[in-house]
Amino acid sequence: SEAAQPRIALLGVPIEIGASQLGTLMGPDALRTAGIGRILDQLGFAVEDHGNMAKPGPAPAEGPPPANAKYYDTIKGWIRALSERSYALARSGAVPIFMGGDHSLSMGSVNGVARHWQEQGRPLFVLWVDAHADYNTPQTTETGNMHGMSAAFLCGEGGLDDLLGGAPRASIGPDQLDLFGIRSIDPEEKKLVFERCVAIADMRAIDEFGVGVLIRKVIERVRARNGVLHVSFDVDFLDPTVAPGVGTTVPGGATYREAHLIMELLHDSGLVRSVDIVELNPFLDERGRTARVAVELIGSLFGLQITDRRTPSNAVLPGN
Ligand code: HAR
Ligand code: MN
Ligand code: MN
Ligand code: MN
Repeated sequence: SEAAQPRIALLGVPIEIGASQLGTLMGPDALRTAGIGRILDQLGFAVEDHGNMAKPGPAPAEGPPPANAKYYDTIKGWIRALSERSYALARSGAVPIFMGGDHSLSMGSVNGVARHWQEQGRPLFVLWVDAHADYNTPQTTETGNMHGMSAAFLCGEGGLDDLLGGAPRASIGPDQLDLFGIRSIDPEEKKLVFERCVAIADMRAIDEFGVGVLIRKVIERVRARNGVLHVSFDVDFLDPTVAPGVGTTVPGGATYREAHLIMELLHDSGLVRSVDIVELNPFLDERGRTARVAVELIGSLFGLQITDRRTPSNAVLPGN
């Protein structure tokens, strides 16, 4: 009953030094072990696994790196390489899923897809599903960790200006970003987010209105401008009881069902053209739980319905 399914391109981006804790470099392989390829294959997609990007060699020295941006030169190498890969994958007509890796990778993944959609004349909207706003600059950060700066960089904030060198920087406007699930923000970061009038659905709004109402608002805004949507999913959006395998847990996160409903509604919208799944840290996980939840959520984002889910094998069946 459905039109031909698009191709899905998996790309592992094992960056870990944008975060304060090591271990996200194992994220892509944990997602594979948890069955990200299999679930998409079963949903009828043609899945291409492009493997993991190789760690780029040392980037050429181009003057002193900005202060308060840790490992700037190494991350610069990653982002330049990833931005090109992302652009090429989006151009190929596939739906890319960027498997992190810490959230600094979005500076490259989103830049690449934004460049492609700019050429198509479709504005790119970015749904940032995260406990954190990631809207710091080298001027506002308290830690210098670059995974806390990616959304601000993508919205054109200054301070990391030569990160892409001569390559195109396809910034989105702050009015094309939705911060969703936020419950941890630094004081200077908050000022900047408010000055730029970035749309925020924080956890209090989620408690009050529910994710159904709030995600429909996001979808309507994209539709109204004939845009397409990139979903940047930081697994620390989930409550730590659901997703312990992250380095920066914040209490009071989303439940399993809230997260699935978001994904189900996004699938139904038909607007999602690319995805990041970031901050999974298998070193901190409990028996693969977080990786499994992440894969189930990807299933819902790509069309698995609640009524497609099988009876778990541990169910007590009549007569047993
Ligand atoms: N706001 C803090 C900082 O900038 C924490 C950022 C943590 N970021 C992530 N990704 N885990 O969302 O350092
Ligand atoms: Mn994040
Ligand atoms: Mn986060
Ligand atoms: Mn479908």
